[in-house]
Amino acid sequence: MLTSKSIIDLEYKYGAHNYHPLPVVLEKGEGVFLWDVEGKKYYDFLSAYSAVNQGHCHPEIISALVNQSNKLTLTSRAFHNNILGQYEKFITEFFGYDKVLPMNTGVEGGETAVKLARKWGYEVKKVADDSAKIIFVEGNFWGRTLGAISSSTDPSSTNGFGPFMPGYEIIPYNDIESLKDSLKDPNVVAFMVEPIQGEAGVVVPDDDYLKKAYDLCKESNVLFIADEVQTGIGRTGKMLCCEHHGFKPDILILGKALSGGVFPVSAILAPDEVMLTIKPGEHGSTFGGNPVACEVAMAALKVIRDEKLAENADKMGVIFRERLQLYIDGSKIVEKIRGKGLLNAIVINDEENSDIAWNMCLKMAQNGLLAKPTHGNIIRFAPPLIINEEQLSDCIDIIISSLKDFE
Ligand code: IF1
Repeated sequence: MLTSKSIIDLEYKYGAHNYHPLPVVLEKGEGVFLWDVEGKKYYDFLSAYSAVNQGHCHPEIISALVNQSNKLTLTSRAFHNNILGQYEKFITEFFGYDKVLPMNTGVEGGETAVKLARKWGYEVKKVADDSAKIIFVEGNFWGRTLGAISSSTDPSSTNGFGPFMPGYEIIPYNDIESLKDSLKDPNVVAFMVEPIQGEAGVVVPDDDYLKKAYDLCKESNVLFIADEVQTGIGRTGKMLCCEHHGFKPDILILGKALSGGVFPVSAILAPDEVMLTIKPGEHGSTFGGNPVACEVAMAALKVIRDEKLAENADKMGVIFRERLQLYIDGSKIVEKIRGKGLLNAIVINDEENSDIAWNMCLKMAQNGLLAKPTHGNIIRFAPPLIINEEQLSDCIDIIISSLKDFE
């Protein structure tokens, strides 16, 4: 039997070194639980970066995957398939948009949104050719392609990968005045933003920021693009994080939990005025809209809706932050907790030692809970949205007892 160590050695020898995972080798997942190859059981408090909102291997999503996989997996879009139209109707009615463009990964969702915004800018807003500008915010993360990292302010995403995409402007996050100023440029066609910045460390903007930003965009005839790849699908206590702020983005990008972590599925939703600017043959992908992805995504969305997982995330999130806050009030090393629903993070006071967050995650792993730091001193906590109060309480005990070892 292969041990964790022998498997890690294989990866080191034969795989690219583009990650630095915790030294845990997982073999089985079910609901909120994961098991490593030695049979040790863990609570999953990362949910594959919010792709497993429905819990690992949800039976209804798995059966959708298996049933369709035994019939037809891929036709390409050279032909129609019998599932795509049903899916497109389902998801556009589910979120209230005219049309959907199906892709596979979250970053393809962002790339598609950028292309749509530019096309809309040239064909509808009548911006001069090749002069369209898109505004992004500092600290954003929407993937690893050159189009995505061109908007990044994180050196670990950009160093050594230039030159970068033109037509991008980057302004501070959560700063309405800087957005107002950048919108004076008539060539701006879109503003793309995460409602809560995930990778930056669960950075929650002021309550009125997003709605003010949306209103400013509408006043300037600029598309508001919401990257809800991580915040969407119930994660923040609403089906979409933008729902907390009372507006519907012009372009909505979904991914990750759109498939319950079972298959790469992303979706870009938009009104006809935007979506129909892309004509046949101008965009797509081999696997985009394949029948397996469509069946899996419909099952995954039905699970969130029917099991009321957004509501559970809201309720469990309040309990989680209240309990952790009581600990933080007496802690010397944990500065704060922040988040919404079940997307939360603690900020460690790492003046002495930036390894502390990493070592805390190693300690939590020893104690049966998996989480991972982001940006050195921040630990993200994002369990599957199916977690119940008893399991959550058990996890809070594990987290607090692990943190106490570092006080
Ligand atoms: C990795 C981070 C999270 C995303 C948002 C688009 C995408 C992501 C808001 C692109 C992807 C993933 C990428 C994954 C780890 C994870 C991550 F730490 F990298 F930044 F969640 F915070 N928009 N985030 O968070 O989606 O193309 O990956 O399907 O690169 O290791 P993707």
